This record gives sequence, structure tokens and C-alpha cells, in this order.
Amino acid sequence: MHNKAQRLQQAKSPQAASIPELADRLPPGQIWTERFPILHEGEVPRYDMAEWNLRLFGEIEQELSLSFEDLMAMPQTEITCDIHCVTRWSKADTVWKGVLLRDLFAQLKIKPEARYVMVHADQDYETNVPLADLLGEQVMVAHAYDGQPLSPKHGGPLRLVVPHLYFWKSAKWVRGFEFMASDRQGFWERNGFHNVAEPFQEQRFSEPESEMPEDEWKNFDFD
Ligand SMILES: Nc1nc2c(c(=O)[nH]1)N[C@H]1C(S)=C(S)[C@@H](COP(=O)(O)O)O[C@H]1N2
Ligand SMILES: [Mo]
Repeated sequence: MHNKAQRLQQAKSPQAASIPELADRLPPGQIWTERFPILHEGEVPRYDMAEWNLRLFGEIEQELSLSFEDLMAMPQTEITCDIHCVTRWSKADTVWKGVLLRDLFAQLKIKPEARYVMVHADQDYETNVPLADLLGEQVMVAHAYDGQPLSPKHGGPLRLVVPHLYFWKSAKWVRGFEFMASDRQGFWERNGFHNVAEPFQEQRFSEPESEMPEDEWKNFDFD
């Protein structure tokens, strides 16, 4: 198991912050914070936006490459949601603006065998999510947070927001969606974290008997 996964699993659960009116919105083992922690592997990428694109590929009839302008020309939606990080912080009522994936994917002819999506992001980050989850009513690619353009450290120019799953599924610096017939594990999913990741089910870690090769985490130089 990746040592970050191991440390978290052994960490003592913090006391739930006492915000009684939000109690039923706090998943087990989480604590509310007003802060917005920054967590990622690698450096914050810098882009030439003339070169930047978002690729939609895999099990679809025709691949698509969108510029940032293409995305801004699509129907824009604002959502307010709670976010939950596997490191136990949760943040209530975060406000995001962008394009719902159900609107984005409506432009595609997705093949019937496509049931999973690999989300590709910089820097070499990937995470897998079932297609049905990405069509959820609040799932979007966001370019603005709290009324401001999304800052590079929080994933700007574009990040995925999947509020109903632990936040590692919400890839920052998202660059592609790969439609797949069968599931494949992303970065953290290969490294000891749960494949599904539902906070209210407390799906933090994969089973000890998971098929992850015991040695795999040693290939990665992350803390
Ligand atoms: N590209 C990329 N996206 C990523 C990550 C990453 O390492 N690289 N980390 C994930 C994790 S583990 C978390 S908790 C959130 C953190 O988002 P934040 O820094 O905006 O709080 O980003 C997720 N998206
Ligand atoms: Mo995380």
C-alpha cells in the first residue's frame, strides 16, 4: 500500500467539528474546515492557452478536441456543493462555475459499451470514474471558484468537480476524458485508495486483499 494511504488509515479520526446544522452533511470521519487546502502531486502547470485543449476520446464515435474558448461558449452552470477530501477535511457550500459533463457529453455519440471513464490530467495524474457518476447533476468541469477565475493551484484553468466522491476524483488541470468499456485504475486507485470513493460509505481505502501488486507504490516518489 502507498505510504500516504497507510498513514491515513492509521491516523486517529479527528473530532467532528460541531456545526449542528450541518451534521447530516458531514460524512463519517470528516471534519469541517473553512480553509481550502491545496493537495497535489508535482508542480502547478503553466499553460499557453492557445495550445491548451481538452480531449474526449476512446469509446465514442468521433473524438473531440476543445479549446478553452469552445468550453466558454457552451452553456454555463453554477453549482454549490460540499467537498470531502480523504485526508478528512470537508468544506461546505463551495461555489463553482463551468460546464456540466452531462451538457458536454451530450455533444458526443458515446458507444453503448462505454461504461467507465479515465480522467486524464496534468501532471501525469489520472483517476477513474464510472460514466454514470460523471452524468450526475452537479458534476462539472469548472473554470471559476467563488466568483473568480479558478486559480492555478486549485486546478485552473480547468478542473473536474465530482462533489459526491472523495476529492481525489476531482482532477485538477484536467485535459482529457477517455471513454472505456472496462474499468482501469487511476493513480490513487492503484496506490491503496478505494476504487469507488463514496464519502458517506467511507470508502477511503481498497481492501487489503486488493489486486494491487505489493511493490507498485515503490515506483512513485510521493509522500
Ligand atoms: N492533476 C491533479 N489533480 C488532483 C490531484 C493531483 O495530484 N493532481 N490531487 C487530488 C487530491 S488528492 C485532492 S484532495 C484534490 C485537492 O484539490 P485542492 O488542492 O483544490 O484542494 O485534488 C485532486 N486532484
Ligand atoms: Mo486528497
